[in-house]
Amino acid sequence: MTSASAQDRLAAVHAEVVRRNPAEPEFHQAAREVLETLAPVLAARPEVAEAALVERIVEPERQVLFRVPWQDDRGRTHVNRGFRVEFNSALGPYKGGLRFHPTVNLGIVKFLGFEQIFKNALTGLGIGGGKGGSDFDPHGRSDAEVMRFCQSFMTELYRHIGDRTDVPAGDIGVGGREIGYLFGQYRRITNRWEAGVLTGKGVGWGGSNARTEATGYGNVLFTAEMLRQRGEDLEGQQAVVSGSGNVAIYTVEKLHQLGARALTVSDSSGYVVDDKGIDLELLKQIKEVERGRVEDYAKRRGTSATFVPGGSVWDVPADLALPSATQNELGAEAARSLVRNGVKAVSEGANMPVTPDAVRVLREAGVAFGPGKAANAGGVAVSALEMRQNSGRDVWSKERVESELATVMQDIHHTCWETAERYGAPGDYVTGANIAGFERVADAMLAQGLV
Ligand code: NDP
Ligand code: 2IT
Repeated sequence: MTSASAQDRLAAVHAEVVRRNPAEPEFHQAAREVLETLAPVLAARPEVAEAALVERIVEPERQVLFRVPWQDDRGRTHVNRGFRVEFNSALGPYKGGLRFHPTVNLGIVKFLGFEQIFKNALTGLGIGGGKGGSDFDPHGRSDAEVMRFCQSFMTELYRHIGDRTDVPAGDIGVGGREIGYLFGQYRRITNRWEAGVLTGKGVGWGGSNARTEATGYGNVLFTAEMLRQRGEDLEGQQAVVSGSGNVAIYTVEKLHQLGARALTVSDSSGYVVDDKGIDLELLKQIKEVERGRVEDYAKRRGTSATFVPGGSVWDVPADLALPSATQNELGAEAARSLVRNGVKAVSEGANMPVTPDAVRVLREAGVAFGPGKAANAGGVAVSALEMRQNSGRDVWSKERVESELATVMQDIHHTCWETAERYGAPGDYVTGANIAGFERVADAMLAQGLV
């Protein structure tokens, strides 16, 4: 197939994705971003086109939608919607997080599940791709309300998951507390101690050391690899970080461990800039213990910190930018502002936080750009290590898990770099990640026939 006809075919696949999945712009965006890099693979490998692998990979294997009724503390009834999209199981059980956020809908879950296929393939571990969640908003809810919601959610979800079938974990709005409640209900309904059915469990009852830290740590390690490729390191670099949840907190922690300085964190109400660098203990106290807001951080930190309501955290001058909140949070205008201020590298802790226009601005300015499916794969990689520990009834030390995480992130960086070079796009981590992830899944699908 010529390169031009490969591009036509991929454009037709994308048009079909849009037709079949109306009103799902985030899924269309995620699919386009992958499809527009695959032409060289189709051109070089006729069997990929003959087996319709691209046409098959954009269609989820199974999609589950369900009602989640629950009662709040005042006895009022609420009805939310639950989702689990089981996208691709060629490499292993479906694997991916659950997101609880009012903006969750089928298109959001599909975009996340689609990204997850390639991300999980890049880890080199045996995990397929899936994602789920609900439009439930945990903000301001009591522990008892969150527990009742999780129990109702699992009362339907349990029949679709299992340690060899589909293994959910956390994402936005789902952390250790929620995984605990979900696991408890699964255990009660099934009467099985099936540790590997969920990851992100407490370290005392089947969880892995360093899973909590893994996504943020992994993104900083990936950033360090990108800098090394340019003859630099993290020492003394200043970073802007968005978000103030799981990924952001452990991004700040690893930046500080490696001699860099995180200047900012944010939430949906605004951002904090702290000239002395973010005080990690205060941040953890406010976000992990008190479930408070970044504005509280600024109030308690003293004169070095300022809270900026609304506003764009990307206007703060820095060497590095690590978006770690949500999709499409860094657009073209923000990218131009980062470039004006001399940013060297942008690496996605969140899933799809940088818009396609912004990626173009960064690329044209020669900024190193780490796409989420490579840069934030450390979380799901340690989830796969948690599954491995569970199946062996084993517990690994934090040192061992961290050392394996470092190896995985170096390997992913190397794979992306080498693949981009091989396919004529040197230095382009987006192309490298998409093609390397796609080829691993495609080879497994080819070997397993038309299923
Ligand atoms: P958390 O729920 O722990 O934190 C989310 C943070 O992002 C909060 O500070 C939240 O602020 C902010 N945020 C969420 N939605 C929005 C929004 N629409 N606008 C502005 N701010 C927002 O989630 P995580 O840290 O786990 O996840 C962050 C990102 O990282 C997501 O994109 C997720 O998909 C991705 N990711 C997570 C992994 C994990 O292991 N947890 C692994 C790989 C990727 P507020 O409280 O105000 O809503
Ligand atoms: O986006 C992600 O990779 C996650 N939310 C983590 C998934 C997992 O199964 O650990």
